Amino acid sequence: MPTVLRILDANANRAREALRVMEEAARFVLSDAVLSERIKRMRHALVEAMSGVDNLAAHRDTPGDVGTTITTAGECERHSVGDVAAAACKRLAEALRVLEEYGKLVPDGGLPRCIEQLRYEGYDVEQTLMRAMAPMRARQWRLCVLVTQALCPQGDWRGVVERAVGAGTDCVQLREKTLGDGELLDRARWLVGFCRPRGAAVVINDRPDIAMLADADGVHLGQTDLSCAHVRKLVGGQLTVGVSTSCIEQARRAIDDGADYCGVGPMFATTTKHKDVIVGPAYFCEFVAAFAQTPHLAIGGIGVDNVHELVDAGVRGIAVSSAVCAADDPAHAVHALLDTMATAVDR
Ligand code: TZP
Ligand code: MG
Repeated sequence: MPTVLRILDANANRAREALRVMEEAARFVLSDAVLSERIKRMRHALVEAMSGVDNLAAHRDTPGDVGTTITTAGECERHSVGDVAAAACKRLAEALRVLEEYGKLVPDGGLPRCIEQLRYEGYDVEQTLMRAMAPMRARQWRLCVLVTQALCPQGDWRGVVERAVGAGTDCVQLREKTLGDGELLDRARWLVGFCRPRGAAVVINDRPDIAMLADADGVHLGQTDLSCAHVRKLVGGQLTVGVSTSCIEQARRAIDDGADYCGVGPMFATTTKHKDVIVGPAYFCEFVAAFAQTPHLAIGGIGVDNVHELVDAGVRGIAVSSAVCAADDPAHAVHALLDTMATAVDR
């Protein structure tokens, strides 16, 4: 029994701490009184539930805990307050599951039922918190390269990715409309294996299923793909979700539906994708005035010759396809785009 009590004590602390981290996010980051009170009540309910187990803290043995010195790289990696809150939600769910399972070994038997209720409430709070914090979770990428084999010289898409990422691309989007699913998944997995250790994110165009199976960072949706609200139902908070938008109404819907970032365009005429209307930098200005907190990627016909116009309009991230994929030297193209963006910002 002492071993079980030790597990219960450790996980009661873990769950309480996770709730505290979530509460601070609701209170100080979101200024959401209703949500912070709800989390506070959960914290108190947890303490109450654990008070039924006799003398729990007496079984604590931190110096004798072999786990205190084991850390993983993932534990140290947080990019934003949203990431911190997301990790706390996951920790809460795990700790509550442990309390529920090991709680079954404690005589009296009331504990698992109480904890189960808290665990369900935790899932709901996680969803509310993650929706509200979506804009704070996504990274503002600087350069996303959309990779399509047909645009790459000799079809060498791997070579393009290697050079583009080596030159500082921080996001690669796999955009293939005609590949079979097996091949698409293989490519997505190759990209994740190559890009992640080099600090570049991988986003899959159109396909949340492939993104999940490949453990990619995100999925990108067009206006005729599954809606962002539906994709959120499928993937929860596990993927960054981006949506292409060409007007403020589309952007508002995407953000209300839980999009983490918006594609904003087309900025200029492009041969990569047929577009009837070029919304141009004017739409970007509207977008940023309305949604300054939401990460963006300006897209459509962007190259070294016109990127300065976008930076002047306040663009912080761009997505390009042919400018890099079809370049004789993709690394040079990436350097030129990033340098122009940096120089334009300094002006
Ligand atoms: N959405 C709007 S324009 C576009 C997409 C996917 C294509 C961008 O390609 P390029 O070659 O950078 O203009
Ligand atoms: Mg699409």
